[in-house]
Amino acid sequence: MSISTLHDTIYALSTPLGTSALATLRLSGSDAIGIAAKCIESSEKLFTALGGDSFYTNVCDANGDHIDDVVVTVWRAPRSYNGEDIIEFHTHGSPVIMDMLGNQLTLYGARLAEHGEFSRRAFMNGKQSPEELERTLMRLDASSEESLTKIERVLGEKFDRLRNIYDDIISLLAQVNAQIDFGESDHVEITGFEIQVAIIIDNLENLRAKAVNEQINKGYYSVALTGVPNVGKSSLFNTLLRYERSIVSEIPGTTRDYVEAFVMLEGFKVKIIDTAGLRDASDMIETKGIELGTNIAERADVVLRVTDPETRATKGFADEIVVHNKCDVDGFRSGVFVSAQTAEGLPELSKYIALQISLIDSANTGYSLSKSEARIIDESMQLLAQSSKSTEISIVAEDIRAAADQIASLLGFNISEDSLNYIFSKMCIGK
Ligand SMILES: Nc1nc2c(ncn2[C@@H]2O[C@H](COP(=O)(O)OP(=O)(O)OP(=O)(O)O)[C@@H](O)[C@H]2O)c(=O)[nH]1
Ligand SMILES: [Mg+2]
Repeated sequence: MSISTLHDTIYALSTPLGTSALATLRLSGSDAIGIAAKCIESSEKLFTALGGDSFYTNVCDANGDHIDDVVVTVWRAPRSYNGEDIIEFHTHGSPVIMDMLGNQLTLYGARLAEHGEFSRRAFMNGKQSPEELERTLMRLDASSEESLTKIERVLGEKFDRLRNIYDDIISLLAQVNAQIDFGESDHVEITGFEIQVAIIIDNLENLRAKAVNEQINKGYYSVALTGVPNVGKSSLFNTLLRYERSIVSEIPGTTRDYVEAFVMLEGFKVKIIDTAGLRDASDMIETKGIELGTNIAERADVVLRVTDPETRATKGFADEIVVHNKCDVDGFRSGVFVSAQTAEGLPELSKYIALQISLIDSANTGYSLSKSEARIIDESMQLLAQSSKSTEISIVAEDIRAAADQIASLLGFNISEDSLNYIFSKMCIGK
């Protein structure tokens, strides 16, 4: 994203695309009011509205034909989410209306926002720091009620450490500058200089080491259903979802592709995946489906190996949970038993899955570092290590200042285009 595009007027849907009672589309930029005025009937109200004012009007197309009756909310720069003029269109939640409104806005000079562009502008206009941005990202990504409440602690862990490290580097820099201003030697003569540098490097290393893999923070947990054909994987999948999503039949090999659906399970956002029954298939398509399902199951956070009365002896791999289905048929009552048909044992199964997820979730207490953040930390460590090897005080000062600048960029004082692009590309279009 180039700097020049920052002056475009942009729009994006703020609510999920689909059919719903209401939807909100946001238009943001220096020409937001002018463009919106061309699309609505009561355009004069736009020009007199104060920040936060809303009014009822109609959106029309270029021929003056009615698209939808809407409520428009006006936010005026600089007192808006991102510091720009923002117009919110609260419409009826129809993808067709959204499409037509989007076309109108494009016609009059706006363009669809890129990922995270609203927040990027908030950042550029001094409305949000990297910490606030990350807080927004984490809220959007939260995979459980628990992870939502952990956000402040996790952010504090990262940014408090960074602030402390920054303070230490600045204190070191102040000592070096004092020697340059008042000292007599060109060589470093600061008490405990090397130890101070070593402590900062140590803290940076620690910050790096405690970061968790970003994959863990993907926003949900995946649960895969696996097992031989006909044990009732698809039936269990449908029962967990509480609607009929996957085809069920008494013919072995019914599921050929994998089927995914999201569900909230005991407070966790979970993606459940139904897979093709495992067998030596002669059919090429079924073989491919089994291969896909196996790969998915290998990457899932929790794997449920389903059995039925004929396959009760199935053990499953070490990290799999064996779920004995069709307990209504043989009265099996040991370990984790369910009946997808009568829903017996379903609450217990849900709790059991949630327990496994909470173990993963509680291990995921840390913050994550983006690649560019990790690179910046590495560079700061190198600069500091270099500074403690130099003897010339002016070179030492330069290295320490450069390291301070690097850490400052992580705190939002002077951030590079690269890291911005990385942060914002991770956000959804409407944010
Ligand atoms: N009695 C009883 N029948 C069940 C239960 N769960 C599934 N079935 C039946 O078992 C048969 C197979 O069910 P599916 O859900 O299609 O099995 P699957 O494991 O997905 O099979 P594939 O897709 O072929 O791998 C169907 O006739 C279901 O009605 C259960 O809990 N009790
Ligand atoms: Mg199936």
